[in-house]
Amino acid sequence: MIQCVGCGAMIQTTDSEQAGYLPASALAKKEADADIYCQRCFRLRHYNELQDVPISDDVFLEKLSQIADQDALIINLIDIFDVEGSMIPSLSRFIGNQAFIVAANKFDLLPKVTREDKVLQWLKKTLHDNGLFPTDIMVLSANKPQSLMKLTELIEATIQFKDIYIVGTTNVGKSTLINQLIRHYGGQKEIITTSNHPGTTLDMIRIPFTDQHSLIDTPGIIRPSQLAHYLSMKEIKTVLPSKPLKPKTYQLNAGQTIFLAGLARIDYVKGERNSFTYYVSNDCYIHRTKFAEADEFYRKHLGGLLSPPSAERSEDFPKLVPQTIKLKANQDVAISGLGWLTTHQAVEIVVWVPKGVGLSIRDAII
Ligand SMILES: Nc1nc2c(ncn2[C@@H]2O[C@H](COP(=O)(O)OP(=O)(O)OP(=O)(O)O)[C@@H](O)[C@H]2O)c(=O)[nH]1
Ligand SMILES: [Mg+2]
Repeated sequence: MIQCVGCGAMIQTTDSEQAGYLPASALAKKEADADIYCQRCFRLRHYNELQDVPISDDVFLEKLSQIADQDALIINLIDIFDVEGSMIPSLSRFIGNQAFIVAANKFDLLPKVTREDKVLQWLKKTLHDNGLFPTDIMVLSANKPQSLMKLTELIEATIQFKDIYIVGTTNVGKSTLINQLIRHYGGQKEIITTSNHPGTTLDMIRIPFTDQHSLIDTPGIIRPSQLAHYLSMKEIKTVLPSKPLKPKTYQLNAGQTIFLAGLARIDYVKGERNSFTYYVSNDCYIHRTKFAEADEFYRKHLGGLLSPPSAERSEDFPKLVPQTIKLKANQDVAISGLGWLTTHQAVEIVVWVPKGVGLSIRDAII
C-alpha cells in the first residue's frame, strides 16, 4: 500500500470519487522512491480546488482513538481565533489518560497590542473550565518559525523517548505546523497538503524524526459548530483572517443593528449609547442599519451586499437564529470561526448566527 504524502489517504487507482485516487497512468510514471500525491492533493496544491471526498466521522474517530494505546506525547493544537470552537472537551476519549500540552495557534492574528500573559491566563482558565488539564500551555504561530522555540525544545526533549502526535479540530493548522517543523529540521518544504477548508488531512501522516520515533499529523476532529463547515473555500477566505485583526469600534444607540456580512447580525436592544468593538477579518464587510429595517435589509441584500454567503449559496445557507444575551462590562461574545465583539459596558443584545454555529460569552481577552 502506498500512502499519499499530502493527506495520508491510501493511494488507489479505481474510484475517482474516493479519497486517495490517482489515475493508474500517473502512478506508473512515478519513480520508485518518489513522493506520491493523490489527485485531490494535486488539485488543492496547484489550483486551490477542493474535491470533496466522502469521509465518515466514525472512521476518523476510530483512527484517532488508536492514540489512546500508545505511550506518546500529545500536542493538542487549538485556534486562538476560535478557542471555544476548536477546544475538544472530550479529548480523553481519543488520548486516554496520557499527558498532553495545549498549543494555541494563529497567535499572529491577534492585534499587535495583545498581551500574551493575559491570553495565556485566560486560556488556562477556559481549558480548566472545560475539564482539560494540560501539563503546559503555549501560544504560537505555525507560519512564524521564530514563535516555535518553546515547542521545538519540548519536541527535542521528548522525541528521543516517544512519538509525538499533533491532534486537534479541523483547520487549526496542524499540517501547517508539521510542515514548518519539517522545514526547521532541514527537510523539504510544504510536504503535507494544507488548506483553509476543514477536512484536508484524511489519515495519520508519520514523519520519521529519530531512528525510532516520529512526529505524527492527524486528521482533524470535526466540530459542526465551526462556521467554516457551512462555507466554500472562496467564502472562507473573506472570513478567516490572514493578517492581524484591526479592531473596529462602533458607537451605537439602542435600536441599531450591525450585520457581519450575511453571516451574523447583532441588534442593540437596550441600554445607553455605547461602544462595541468588533474583532473580525479585515475583509469581512460590516454594515450598520436601523433595527426596524434589519429584516427587510437582510432579505434584500443577502448574497449581494451581505456576502458571504454568495448569491448562489444564500438559498441553502442556514437561517440566522436569534439569541438574547446580557453582558457585563468588558465581555466578549465569540462566534465560532467569525470572530468576536467586545462591549465596554453592561448591555442587552440579540445575536443572530447561522443555525448550528457556536456562540460563547467570555471575559474580554484583549
Ligand atoms: N494566520 C495563520 N494562519 C494559519 C496558521 N497556521 C495555519 N494557518 C492557516 O489555517 C488553515 C488550516 O491549516 P491546515 O494546516 O490545513 O489545518 P489542519 O489543522 O491540518 O486542518 P485539517 O487537515 O483539515 O484537520 C490554512 O489556511 C493555514 O494557512 C498560523 O499560525 N497563522
Ligand atoms: Mg491537516
